[in-house]
Amino acid sequence: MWTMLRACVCALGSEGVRVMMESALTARDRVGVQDFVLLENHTSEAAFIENLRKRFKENLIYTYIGSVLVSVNPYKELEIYTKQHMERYRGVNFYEVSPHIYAVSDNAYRSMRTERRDQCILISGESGAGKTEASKKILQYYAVTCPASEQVQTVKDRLLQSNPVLEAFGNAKTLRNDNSSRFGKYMDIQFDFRGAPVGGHILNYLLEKSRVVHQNHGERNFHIFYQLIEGGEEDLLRRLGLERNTQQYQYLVKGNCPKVSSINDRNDWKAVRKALSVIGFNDDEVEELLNIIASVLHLGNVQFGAEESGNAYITTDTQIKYLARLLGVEGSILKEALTHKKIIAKGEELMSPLNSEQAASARDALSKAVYGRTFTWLVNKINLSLAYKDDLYPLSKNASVIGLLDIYGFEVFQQNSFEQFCINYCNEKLQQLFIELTLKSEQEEYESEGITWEPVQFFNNKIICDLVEEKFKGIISILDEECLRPGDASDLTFLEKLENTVGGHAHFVTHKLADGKTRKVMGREEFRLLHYAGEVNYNVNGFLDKNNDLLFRNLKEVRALGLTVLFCCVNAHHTSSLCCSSILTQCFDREELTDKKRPETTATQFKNSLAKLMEILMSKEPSYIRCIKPNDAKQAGRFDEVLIRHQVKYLGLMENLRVRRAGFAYRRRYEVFLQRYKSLCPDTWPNWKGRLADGVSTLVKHLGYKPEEYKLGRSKIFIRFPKTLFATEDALEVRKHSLATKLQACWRGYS
Ligand code: AD9
Ligand code: MG
Repeated sequence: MWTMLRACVCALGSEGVRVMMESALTARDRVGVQDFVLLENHTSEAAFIENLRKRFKENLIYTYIGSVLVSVNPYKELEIYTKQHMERYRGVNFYEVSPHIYAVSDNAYRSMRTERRDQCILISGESGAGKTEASKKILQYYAVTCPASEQVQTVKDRLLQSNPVLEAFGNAKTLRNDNSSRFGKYMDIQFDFRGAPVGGHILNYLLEKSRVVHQNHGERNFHIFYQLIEGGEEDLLRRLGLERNTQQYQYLVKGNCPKVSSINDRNDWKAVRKALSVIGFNDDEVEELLNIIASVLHLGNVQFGAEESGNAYITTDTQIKYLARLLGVEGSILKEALTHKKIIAKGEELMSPLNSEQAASARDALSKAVYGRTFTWLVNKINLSLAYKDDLYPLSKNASVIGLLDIYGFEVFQQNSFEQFCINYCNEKLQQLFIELTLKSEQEEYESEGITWEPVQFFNNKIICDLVEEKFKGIISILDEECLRPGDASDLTFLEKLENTVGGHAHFVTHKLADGKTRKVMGREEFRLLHYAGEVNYNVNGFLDKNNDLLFRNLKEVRALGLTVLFCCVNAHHTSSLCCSSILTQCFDREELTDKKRPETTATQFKNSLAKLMEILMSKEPSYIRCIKPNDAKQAGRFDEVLIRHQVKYLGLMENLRVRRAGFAYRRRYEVFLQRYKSLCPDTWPNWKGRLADGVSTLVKHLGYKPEEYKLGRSKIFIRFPKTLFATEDALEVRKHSLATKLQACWRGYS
């Protein structure tokens, strides 16, 4: 009897146990429903948010919309990520336990194993909503629960340790998040035929390089700079020519935020050093990497004065001395490179002087390029370390993959620029993928179950994706065209061209009205896109420059500078034992720089990498995690309804729920349904001996289901309305309650 009771309790999970203590109805009132599809009023946003609120107050941060997991950042450590929790979710059916990120992780893992289908878990949400934490929890789950051997353990360690390294170089303190990822990340975890993680691969997207040279008030540069200065050993700092004072460095003072209470740079430094060695960086490589980080800081401190002629000269020789040593570059060449641009006149190369403003922007462009390229190098290096290496079991034969996508969510600020344009375009693409895959899988499920397909009406955002990415006519094409055009091309001429080309598009708006008048609420430098999730105004200021990405577009001065550094490096490499940065030599590929072909613009590169990402994701079975940030103050327990409503909208959750509810609110495999409710019918209790479908049919008839309330497919029951299921759940609670009471009486009698 006790075993039976324990089985009941296990099946219910912790949330369920609590529910058992009260009547089912009161519990639902207090903790809400654990799947939004079970909301009585599923079209009401207010009911949706109220359900989130109830659960959040009870520390129930996870809720489903069908198989989509909605997660609200608790901003406090909850005791729900222990090894015992992992065990509780391991191999257990998704719906038999309370909603959890481990349930999603386990479900993806089991689908991968049993159906031999690659999986991906897409995590989205705005900055600070908990995406990166979610991806780390998933990785930890696999690291703990998947089979291990010595070799596998090394891979697990490397997978886990890639996080602190990438976070050190790619994350920063922003106003929204003390540990904000400033790049998008897609990580494949590769599993062998035993289900053990044996390799991995990371793709990175659009690092926010501008942060290297500028930070807004209250924000910081990338963590690694502070970690190195705060935590670096004395002799290391001496070698790098650095002082232990972040405020000495121009690139670290812009945000006036040297310390962050939630961050311990010194400890993080130790963790990063350890992680680098676990991943397999040798001492020389680490030293070189740090040389580059220090070089960027020194570059930031290079100052320019103006000669009478207006030409720039360098006023800070010490920095040049350090830079020359760290990069293995001759000081005089570096000085010339920083104050001149290379031009080609009548087929001849000439060095033409820059004024001090131009020299400063060339310096900053070089710093951004050096940092950005080094970050990509770092990712490639981690990939080499994660690559599957066992010749005994060639991976290609039996490998399966789970991909984790931790990428920026929709962004709408007071001022939106090129970065928000790229990020929101990325979200349009992901939404399109979501629609295609969700509807496709709904349709496939109905078909495979032999149930008539009921078409779902939805807004297809392909029209917006096309507006942005179409060849020749799309916004990116028009932007590229302006970037190429010599002469008077500017951000405003780009806007004008947009008006002329896509002005009539249903999702595009500017201040110009069709009748020639102006729309007063919009600035003259703005265009508005009507995204699937809402309207966003973009200010075109800086679009051309950012798309050009100075170093690699034809803004010659910086390009020439890159070449000079490269050639200096190459020369030094050949002529002396003082090895210059081989990392930089790899980053600034000589052929690329001397290539006459027009390099791709930032937007086009991003568009192409997104297209590849969509291909990758399309080939996998997706799971979704939608993260919500409960307040802007990063405080535990605070549920800011306005902020949350905004996110529910931008994450498209109501649309998500509508699609999911369009046909049947609830569906379960026969064996799962029967196992859960068989005690409610004398014919199916304690065990049903016949065909599962017949058992379910007998059970629901006994429960009084009306024919229009459900359908029986090949392997699943489909229930149309939540109230039908609630009635069954309530009956189950009553039965368990009476069972528990009887057991207690029995126990009292026994003792
Ligand atoms: V950004 O787009 O990279 O700026 P994320 O990645 O969405 O953002 P992140 O995962 O970094 O947000 O979470 C922000 C902070 O919220 C973390 O540093 C934690 O302090 C906090 N957080 C997030 N998720 C959890 C959680 N499940 N439990 C406890 C959490 N704290
Ligand atoms: Mg993040």
